[in-house]
Amino acid sequence: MSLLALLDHTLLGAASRVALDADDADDTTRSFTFGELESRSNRWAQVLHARGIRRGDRLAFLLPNCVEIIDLWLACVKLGVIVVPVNVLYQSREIAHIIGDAEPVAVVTTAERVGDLPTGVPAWLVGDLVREASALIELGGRPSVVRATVCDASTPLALVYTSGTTGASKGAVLTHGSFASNALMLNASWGMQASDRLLCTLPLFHVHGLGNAVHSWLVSGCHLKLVTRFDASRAAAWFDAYRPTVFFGVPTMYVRLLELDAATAQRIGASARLFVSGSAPLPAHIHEAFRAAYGHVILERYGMTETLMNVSNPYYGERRAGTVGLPLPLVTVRIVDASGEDVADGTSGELWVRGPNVCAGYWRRPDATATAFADGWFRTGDIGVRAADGYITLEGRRSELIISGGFNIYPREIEEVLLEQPGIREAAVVGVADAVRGEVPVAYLVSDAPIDAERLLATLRTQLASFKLPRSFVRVDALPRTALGKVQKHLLPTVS
Ligand code: MLC
Ligand code: AMP
Repeated sequence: MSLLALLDHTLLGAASRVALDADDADDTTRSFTFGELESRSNRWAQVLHARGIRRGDRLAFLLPNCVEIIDLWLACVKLGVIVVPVNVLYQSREIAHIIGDAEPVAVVTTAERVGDLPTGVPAWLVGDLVREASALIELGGRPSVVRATVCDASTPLALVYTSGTTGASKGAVLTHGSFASNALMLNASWGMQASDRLLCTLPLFHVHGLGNAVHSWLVSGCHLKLVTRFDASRAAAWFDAYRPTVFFGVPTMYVRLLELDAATAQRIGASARLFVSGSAPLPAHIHEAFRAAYGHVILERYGMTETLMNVSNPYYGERRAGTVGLPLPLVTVRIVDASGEDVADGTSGELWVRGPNVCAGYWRRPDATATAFADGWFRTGDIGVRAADGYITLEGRRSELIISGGFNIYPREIEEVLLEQPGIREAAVVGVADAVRGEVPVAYLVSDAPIDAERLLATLRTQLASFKLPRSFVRVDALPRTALGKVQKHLLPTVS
């Protein structure tokens, strides 16, 4: 399987078709045909090659959504380079971990973010790369550096960092085959076609935006509108001006869309054919409210950074609220008990998945990789149940992962930062329900002195992404522990 061969059908085969409207930070919109994206990425490949990047090297980006991420991505597909997306909300401490682990040749970023990078790693300013690429006179066709590289399904294409149980995130090694198979499955299952118009408000540093939106678009040859980030106050204007037929969002985006007035919702619904939700559970009442307001039954699907998409409600069949549907065409799902034996329908167990979409393991973490796989099956850590008619419902997670607005938070990482603060002796972070973001973190602290929440928050803000900041701090005399000393988070007092 060749991802590039798949993309060639649009980049070369539909070269004259308008492919993309990309918003810039200053709110101007630039349009590109597939042919222009093809030649831009060839120039980027030449520029990166001239700067010494070779097959198997890592190249990170720390950028808000912009067309240059597409240029960089396609250039890396052609060169066999491994892309390392970095969350733009991360602070230097979080960035340093990823850069230290992935050891990229450079980080492509903007001048404002250079100060957030660890010393020693070159920062390549996106503006410089754009200028160098523009200066190249394309010789026609693909440059020789591209032709020299043959990538197959097993060639690594991206290290996407995802929180580990240790608190430090691990790089899931996603291959050309992961992205190609994911796009083929989604497009076949969701009826993506060249006439579609896809609005992408998702960040491109996560697989929901990068794997699903970008590749559904490139493989189907449809039209994409890419905005710098989701902004509820601008959503109505985007929908009205662009009239997307397809929208992919996290549940928080649907909660926000439900704040729009009834006439706007009806208008948006009238020109759309499909709304997809994923990355976190979609509450049943949001599913129902959206159907009433927009006239569409949201299609919920389930995926992970390590696997891209696994399970989806059907496009043509019943989209059952509260379930994630049926395994996607190239994915096999088992639901197993603690000893790895299949459970009967109607019985809860851990979801194990297998398919060409699944990552090759964790970057330089053979132990974590060995733990994550069992006989070729990826152990998702998600608990679910299969109904007699095959529909799968997710019921929870084996780990303490908190998902807020579709962003993952590992309590351990916040606890570690809290324990570094003077006077804090013990810390336990848990997720509490939140109507907009799904869950938000709350910190329970055993401290020598009363907690100055504002000061503590200001300190944390310099070290952690904004979505990881505890919503509140609760001072307790002691953390409830088992006889063996393990914190029993379910026994902590509830906060509203
Ligand atoms: C959020 N913020 C951003 C941002 N997204 N800042 C810059 N770029 C972005 N892309 C910041 C805001 O500045 C603000 O920070 C805070 O987050 C909340 O923003 P908000 O405007 O109040 O947004 P809200 O309406 O709450 O919506 C949040 C959101 C965001 C939905 C836009 O949570 C989001 O983009 N989520 C998508 C996450 C995602 O793509 N997950 C996929 C993971 S892959 P401050 O400092 O002012 O508080 C995966 C696999 C799978 O899970 O199955 O898909
Ligand atoms: P990430 O590590 O960011 O890729 O997050 C993956 C996790 O998000 C999965 O393991 C699930 O726990 C969760 N997830 C993704 N999609 C859904 C969904 N539709 N419903 C519930 N949880 C989901």
